[in-house]
Amino acid sequence: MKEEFHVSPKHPRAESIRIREKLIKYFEEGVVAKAGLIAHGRGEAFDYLLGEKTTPPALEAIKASAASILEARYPVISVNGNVAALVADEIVKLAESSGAKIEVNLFYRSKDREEAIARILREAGAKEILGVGDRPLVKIDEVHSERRRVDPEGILKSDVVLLGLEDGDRTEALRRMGKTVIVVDLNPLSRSSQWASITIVDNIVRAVPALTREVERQKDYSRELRTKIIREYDNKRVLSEAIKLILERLSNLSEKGVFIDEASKL
Ligand code: PTJ
Repeated sequence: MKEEFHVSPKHPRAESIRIREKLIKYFEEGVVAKAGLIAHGRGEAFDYLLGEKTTPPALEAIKASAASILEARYPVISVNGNVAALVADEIVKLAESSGAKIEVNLFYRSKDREEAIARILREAGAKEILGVGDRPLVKIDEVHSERRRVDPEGILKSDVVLLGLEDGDRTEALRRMGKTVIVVDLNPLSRSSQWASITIVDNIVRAVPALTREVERQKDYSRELRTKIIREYDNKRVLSEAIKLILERLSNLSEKGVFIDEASKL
C-alpha cells in the first residue's frame, strides 16, 4: 500500500503542496504523464507571478467562454491526465451544467492511461466518455502527435472545444479547422495561449468551477446578450492585460524589496 502524505493545513503553502501530492499520487496510478509533472511545475511558476488568484483578465475570458459554450451547437471538453487528476469532479459538473460532451484526448496516449482517466471521470459521475475504449477514432492530419486521434462524435464534430493544459500544435490545428478553442493556461506566452480564441490565464483548479458558475449565471441571459459578449471579446487585449499584470506585480515587489511581511517573520 502506498504511503499517504499529509501536509499540515497550517503550512503556509499547504494548498500548493496538496495539489502537488495529488499529481504525484495520480502519476503513480498511471493517470498523469511524466511530462505532466514538468508541465505542472511550469504552471506553478506562472501562478506565483500572477498572485495565485483569478485576475480580471481571466474573469473576462471566463465570461466569454461561458457565452461561447452556451451558444455552441456542439461543445466538447477535452480531458488529459493533469485535468483528470486536478478537476475531474468539476469537469463533470461543467459538462452537466452546459450540456458539453467529455472526450479523453492524450498527448502520451496508451490504453492503460485512457482507462485510468476514464475510471476517474466515471467515479466523478460522468455517464458518457468519448475517445476511449473501442470507440472508433479518426485522425486529423493537421495535428502531429497522438492527439490527432479524435472521436467523430466529440472533438471532430464540435464547434467549441475547451482544452486544459494543452500543447500549441493542437490548438493551432483546431483553430485552422474553424473551431472556437478555449484554452486554460497559466502561461500567457505559450503557443496554446497565443493560438486560442479565448485564453483563460488561470489555474485550472480555480478556472473550471468559476466557468461552471458563470455558465449557470448566463443561462438567464438573452441570446443577444451572450452574442454581444462573444463579439466584444478580444483575446489579444486580454492576453496583453495578463502579461501587464505580471509586469506590474513584479515591479511593485521589486520596489518593496521584500514581500513576506516583516512582522510575520517573528
Ligand atoms: O496527459 P497528456 O498525455 O495529454 O499530457 C499532458 C501534458 C501536460 C504533458 C501536455 O499537454 C504538455 O506537454 O503540455 P505543455 O506543453 O507542457 O503545456 C502545459 C501548459 O499548461 C503550460 O503552459 C503550463 O504553464 C500550463 N499549466 C500547468 N499547470 C497548470 C497550467 N495551466 C493551468 N492550470 C494548471 N494547473
